[in-house]
Amino acid sequence: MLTIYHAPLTRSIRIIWLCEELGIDYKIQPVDFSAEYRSTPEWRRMNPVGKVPVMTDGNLKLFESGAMLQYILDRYGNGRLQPETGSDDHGRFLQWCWFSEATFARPVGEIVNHRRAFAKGDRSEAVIQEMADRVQACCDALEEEFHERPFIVGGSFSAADIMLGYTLLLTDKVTPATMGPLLDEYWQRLQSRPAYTAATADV
Ligand SMILES: N[C@@H](CCC(=O)N[C@@H](CS)C(=O)NCC(=O)O)C(=O)O
Repeated sequence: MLTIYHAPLTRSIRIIWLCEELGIDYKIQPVDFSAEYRSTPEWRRMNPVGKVPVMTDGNLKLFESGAMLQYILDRYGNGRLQPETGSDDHGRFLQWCWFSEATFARPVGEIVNHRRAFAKGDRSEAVIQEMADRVQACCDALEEEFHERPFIVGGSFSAADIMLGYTLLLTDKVTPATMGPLLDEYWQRLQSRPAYTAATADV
């Protein structure tokens, strides 16, 4: 049984959402998201940099959400929610999964981290603005993608939409980025999925 170490509004949502879409059993283990707990030796043994999420499956322990998602697809997905490996669409699928975390979620997360690490008077608005500009550039780039297709890869929903959907959720909560009309419609489309609702019940 998969165990997902989860805290509200964190990237564990991606893994719960994926399991819900695939109808895979999982167990949720709530994690105390306080900085104090995340820096304890107990949690550092689970995640060496003190972040959330973590997922276990038997003896396997993973601490990167994109790796968890790909592992579940490859091990339990039976070809669902990702294009055939080695196809052009699989290349696009990988690109959008990585974009969602490495390029898009990074500046959103840095805004969160900056606000968490510094008291109001000590924050650098210039740093926050620079990150917000990067977030906006991602939203603008995404707007261009939805002229001819309803999901980020091809005509149907895939796990790349889960990677991206979480980053849009975080963006919505954290920064005043402007989503264009097509990106906004896409975002509404993702939020109307029952699996999304189940995965975000505690947000
Ligand atoms: N690339 C990692 C990022 C993990 C991450 O940044 N998690 C956030 C919560 S969603 C966190 O633990 N932040 C606390 C911190 O960075 O101090 C992943 O996708 O799992």
